[in-house]
Amino acid sequence: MKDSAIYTENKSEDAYNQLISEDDNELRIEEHPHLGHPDTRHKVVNGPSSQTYRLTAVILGILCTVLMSTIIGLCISYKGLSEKHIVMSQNSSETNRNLEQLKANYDLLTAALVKVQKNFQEEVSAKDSMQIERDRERKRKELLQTQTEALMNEQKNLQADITMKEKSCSRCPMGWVLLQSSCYGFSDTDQVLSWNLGREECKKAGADLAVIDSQEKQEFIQGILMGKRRSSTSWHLNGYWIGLHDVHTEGEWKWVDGTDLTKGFWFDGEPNDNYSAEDCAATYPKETPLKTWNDAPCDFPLKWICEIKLQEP
Ligand code: 2F8
Ligand code: CA
Repeated sequence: MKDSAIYTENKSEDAYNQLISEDDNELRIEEHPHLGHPDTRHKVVNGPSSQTYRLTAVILGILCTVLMSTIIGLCISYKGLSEKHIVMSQNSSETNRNLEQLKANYDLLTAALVKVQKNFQEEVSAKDSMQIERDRERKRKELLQTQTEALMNEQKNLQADITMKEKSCSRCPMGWVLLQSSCYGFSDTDQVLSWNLGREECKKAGADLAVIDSQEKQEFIQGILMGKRRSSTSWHLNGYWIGLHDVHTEGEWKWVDGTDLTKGFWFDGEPNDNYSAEDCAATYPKETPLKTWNDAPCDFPLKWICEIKLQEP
């Protein structure tokens, strides 16, 4: 009742109150006429607005609390993150150190690998050199073996020659060699003649060109020729006429004693009657003792072999 009377007394104050309480959420100030000084006549009235303030204050308090909690939480999180960051930084430093170490190790290993590769290459080169040297030695050994065999053959031939000469001393002319019942004479090393002139020379010595009609004779004569061989001259200049020809009929080879050829000791591909001009046979010093004959032009200058057939005692 009292409050409402005051309200009606002064409408202008209403308006004033209206001004300062434009909504329900603001303070409402009322003037009390009996309360002394006009400045002290205003009093704060608790109404619905006060509650709102309190609510607001509570909410603000809560908000402040939430805000504080959030800030504290954020601080804690930040601290945690900072620690994590520090740990991660430390880890990163550790990782960097490890990486540096790994790089250093990698460089060391690369250097070691390069060294190993270099050593390997050197080993391979050394092995190759040894291989080359070994091949060279092998070839040298083979050459020495070949030379030794050749020397042994020569020695054998010389020995055979000496034996023949000793045996034939009493039955053959000087310098001739005996085989079975024949003496064989070889022309001087430097003298060469046609087939006919060579035969003439044999006849002058009571002989004829040699008839080589057995493997034994062939091998015997071949052994002697190998002892006389001159390797520097071309093979076809180093031949010896023998008593065989096909002068009368091409391809019909006859010995000077009138017998037909039954077994020849021709080179491969011979006789070939080269240029249709080769009708006389010669034998040559060759490594293949059963393939030493060739047909050549009868007027070609060659050495010759004579034969004296001894009378059987
Ligand atoms: O190639 C075989 C051939 O060699 C020489 O002629 C290039 C011989 N000639 C002489 O001995 C004169 C051929 O008789 C022989 O067939
Ligand atoms: Ca020929």
